Amino acid sequence: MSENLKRTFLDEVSSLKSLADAANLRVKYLGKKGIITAKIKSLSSLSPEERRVAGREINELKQFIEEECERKESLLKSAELKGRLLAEAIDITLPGKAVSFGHEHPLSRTLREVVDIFTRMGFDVQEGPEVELDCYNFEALNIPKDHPARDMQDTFYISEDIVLRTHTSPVQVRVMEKKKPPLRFIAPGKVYRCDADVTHSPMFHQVEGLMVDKDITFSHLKGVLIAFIHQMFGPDIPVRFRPSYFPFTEPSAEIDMGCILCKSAGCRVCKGTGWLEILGAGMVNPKVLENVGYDSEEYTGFAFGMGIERITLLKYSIDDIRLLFENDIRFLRQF
Ligand code: FA5
Repeated sequence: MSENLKRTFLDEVSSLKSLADAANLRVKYLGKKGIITAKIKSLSSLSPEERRVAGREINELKQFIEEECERKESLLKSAELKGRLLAEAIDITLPGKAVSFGHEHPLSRTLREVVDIFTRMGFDVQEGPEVELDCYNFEALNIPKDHPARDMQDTFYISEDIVLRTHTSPVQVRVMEKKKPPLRFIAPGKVYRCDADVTHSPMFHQVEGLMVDKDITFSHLKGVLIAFIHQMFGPDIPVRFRPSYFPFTEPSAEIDMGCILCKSAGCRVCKGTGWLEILGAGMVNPKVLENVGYDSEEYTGFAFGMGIERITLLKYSIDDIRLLFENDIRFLRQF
């Protein structure tokens, strides 16, 4: 009888496929309600003589089953380990994952280049508040109450007397109030206008420039701005000064440079003219100098203001200002 049992057990052991099956088989034979356990319990119904013979037999079988179970389990364990090691193998010859580096935003790069060029020409850098008093943004710059630039459609009003600055020109007034000439500085920063299309954004960046001293003339203004454009866009770019109007400069000019896309031949971007407007400038209006307590007979100065977005669009031939603010990584990776 125990030979039959042994054979059945050996058949079952040899067909085991996993450690879980092995555990089940162990329970089936050696568990509390297992075949061997039941046999041991049934020994008590035998006579002492029979019990001695059957007892030895069943104990030998039990030991055999235990040893076989252990042997099979350790075989299955090493087979499973081997399988896992093969499946989870790491190919150390594969190249590592590349670390991607960020870089400067194109607007920050333009701003840095503009600041670098002017600081090399001896200009220092000043700052002013973005939430500005009406009197600095307009009044002190000779922009009267009924000037169209003060229209609700152009200016974000915080209250009747407080605005989001519409240009960096109020920094001219704030610095002149605190310092006596000679002055030579630029003022970069954010400005705000109620304006949005492919070339206009409600928030954009300007760089203001101001130089005040005795005997400053329009020639100084021309020299500084031509030097700037040549360093920024290349030494062969033609530059022209076109008469214009700003309430805080007199005379005023708008400065154009030859279209860099068509080399002044005329294209869609320059609307066939061969010229692109790049900044506004002029001689500081004597009224502005008097407003800050400077003697306009003794001192003269020039000022200029440029849009950083406009320069960036021109420099990289971008046709929509909104691309600069959308933070689309596919766009930014091109720089
Ligand atoms: C001014 O803001 C004057 N303060 C500039 C100035 C300073 C003139 C000192 C004389 C002396 P204007 O409104 O033209 O000027 O704006 C200057 C530049 O800002 C424009 O040439 C343009 O490049 C840019 N700009 C104006 N509006 C927007 C806008 N909504 N989005 C992006 N750029 C703009």
